[in-house]
Amino acid sequence: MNYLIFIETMKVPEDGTGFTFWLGAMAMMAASVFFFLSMNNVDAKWRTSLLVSGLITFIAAVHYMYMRDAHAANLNTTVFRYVDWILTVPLMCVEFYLILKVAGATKSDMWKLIGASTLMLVTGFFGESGWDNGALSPAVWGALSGAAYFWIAYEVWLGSLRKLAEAAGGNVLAAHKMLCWFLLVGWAIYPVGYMAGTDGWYGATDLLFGMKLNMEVIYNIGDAVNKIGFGLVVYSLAVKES
Ligand SMILES: *C/C=C(C)/C=C/C=C(C)/C=C/C1=C(C)CCCC1(C)C
Repeated sequence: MNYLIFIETMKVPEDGTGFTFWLGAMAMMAASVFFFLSMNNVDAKWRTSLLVSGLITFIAAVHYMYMRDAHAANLNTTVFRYVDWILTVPLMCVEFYLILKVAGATKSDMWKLIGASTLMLVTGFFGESGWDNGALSPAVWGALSGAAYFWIAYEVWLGSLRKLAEAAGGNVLAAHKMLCWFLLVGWAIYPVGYMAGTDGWYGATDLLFGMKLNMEVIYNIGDAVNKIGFGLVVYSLAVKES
């Protein structure tokens, strides 16, 4: 059965979306091997960062295989998608903390980011899955989720974490700047996907891009940028500092 679904997913011309799941699973697996093996080539203080990068892409690889099969069988991928995120996004917050720890970021900074990102994902899940039985519209859930997202971006870019990075200067400040761009541009890919996939937003996405966007493909692009792309940035920082 799984094998048939796999073959089904390979019908590239008919199912471009399915192909991005297949490609995503492979890319996440390859990235995990790369991050895990690279742990030997950096100073001890960077090993945890690479370990966390590898865990993020590994968890995603497993979920991509499930989503690939679910998509091929015409089943909903939302639960897999959000279980993946609820595990990997807090790990990304741990990653942010590890990078800024040298500048004096504390565990409480980390827990604040984890709390806000959990709120962002739980509200997004209700808007996308309809598990609230339509109590609130996807637009309202999306706005609540967006508020949590903006708080995170503010806190890192302009709030207390910026002050720490500025005081530290040098490579830490450069790493902080890059982290800000991932949060502001990389993470912003997801609300665009959400607007493309939930009722009440089509007008907005048409207006922005003049075409009908595909939620799954946008999410898959977002994951590649933020899980693999950010992991590679952490890798190059670790190599530079070792
Ligand atoms: C590896 C997975 C990552 C980095 C996932 C990040 C997800 C988001 C930043 C999602 C954000 C959303 C909004 C800001 C509003 C609409 C609902 C969401 C959950 C798609």
